[in-house]
Amino acid sequence: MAVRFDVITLFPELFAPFQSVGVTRRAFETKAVDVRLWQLREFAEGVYRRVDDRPFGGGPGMVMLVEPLVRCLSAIRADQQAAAAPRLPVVLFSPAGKPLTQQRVQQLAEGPGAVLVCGRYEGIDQRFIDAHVDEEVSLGDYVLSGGELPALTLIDAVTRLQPGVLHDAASHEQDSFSDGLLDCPHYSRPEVLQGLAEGDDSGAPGAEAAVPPVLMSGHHAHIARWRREQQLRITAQRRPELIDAARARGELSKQDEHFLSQLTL
Ligand code: 4FM
Repeated sequence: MAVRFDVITLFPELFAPFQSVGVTRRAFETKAVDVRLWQLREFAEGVYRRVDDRPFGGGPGMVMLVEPLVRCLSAIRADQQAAAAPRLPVVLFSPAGKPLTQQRVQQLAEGPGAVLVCGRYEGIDQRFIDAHVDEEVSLGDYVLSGGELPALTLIDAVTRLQPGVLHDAASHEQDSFSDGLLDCPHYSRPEVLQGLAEGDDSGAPGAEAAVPPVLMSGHHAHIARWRREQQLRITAQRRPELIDAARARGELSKQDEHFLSQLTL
């Protein structure tokens, strides 16, 4: 069964590019991912269809009202039931959430999906969160103006893992994080790049930039070892905590440890 995302948002138009460009467009066309957008304002009442109000206790900004959110979620539950879909977990995007990881993305990619709540304004009435949100997820330690970009990020990360979405089934096995390490560098044609030295505007020919010779050797075991060592080097330099975590999981071989021990950082 395809992964289903029900997205609660005040700005469904922000999701249009997902359906019109790139690999996510193909996934949408082939129904590998089923994204349903729910305009929260349609579940607000009164002439003004208010979805926000001032915070009790005072202070700046507005709070998203609990009642439109509950009515919207009820409509989603009814729709899921009518489609014989399972009851999907409710995810809220917030800087207070647990950091999103490739591991969680892989779990979500196995289905059945989630209800994604995109907040706006200063916050959501806590009573909605307490009663209905199963999981708060953060994209990082910075503040956005709403949850739509995090929702698009999650949908994108899950979509590219669906069977048949990437051209090459193996191409996400070597992604950064898939084995807990950062990705190795990649090279393609031309084999020798005639360029200018960096920062040099003189027009004089600069150093040639060649492809690492091992990649031209045709020796698959040597290439695999070189790539592994590049992953280890880059990860040790940029994200040393990922090396410690891989070691704790028992995923570093003796050969890996020897390579790391002779690295001068
Ligand atoms: C969240 C705005 C809730 C309004 C936000 C409400 C964020 C992050 C983020 C902004 N989400 N990772 N960082 N959201 O900044 O996930 Cl009500």
